[in-house]
Amino acid sequence: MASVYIGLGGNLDCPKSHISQGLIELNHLPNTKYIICSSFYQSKPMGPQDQPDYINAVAKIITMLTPENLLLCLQQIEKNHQRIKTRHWGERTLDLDILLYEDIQLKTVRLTIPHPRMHERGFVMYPLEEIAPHLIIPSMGHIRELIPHCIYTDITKLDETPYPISA
Ligand code: PH2
Ligand code: MG
Ligand code: MG
Repeated sequence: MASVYIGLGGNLDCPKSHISQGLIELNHLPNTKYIICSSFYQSKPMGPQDQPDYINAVAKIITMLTPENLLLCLQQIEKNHQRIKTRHWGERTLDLDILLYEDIQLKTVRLTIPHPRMHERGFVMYPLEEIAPHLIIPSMGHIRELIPHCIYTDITKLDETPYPISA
């Protein structure tokens, strides 16, 4: 089984419920088990400013899916949430990004792991640190040392946590 960290985000149509539902769908993927999710975090949009604030979280799963097959599954979950492509860095109901897959480094036309811009995004790094405070990110370094260099840091940790999934 591979440990994988997934970034979840959204800013349309009650994003907290899209993220919570997304976690349930992750847990239902073949040969995959949901382990833990961070709190919700609210942040100003990166990109066009005339869109609602985002809600983000990071989840850990374990899976036997390959990175490519996991990507296809995540894209199907996004489709289930009526995600419509609007504009670059534009509004969306649910975005699911593979951040890390074990300690592999991979670059294909469709997929780069680790996610190449994760280290600059406070809305990824703060929730990731919450659930993996000792993480070392391949080619980037220790999470604690990366966080002070984040750019998108206008972010608030919310009191609510995503709906817990029972085994
Ligand atoms: N995702 C985007 C574009 N902008 N801004 C925040 N704060 N959080 C996101 O997840 C986000 C974004 C496209 O994936
Ligand atoms: Mg994204
Ligand atoms: Mg994405």
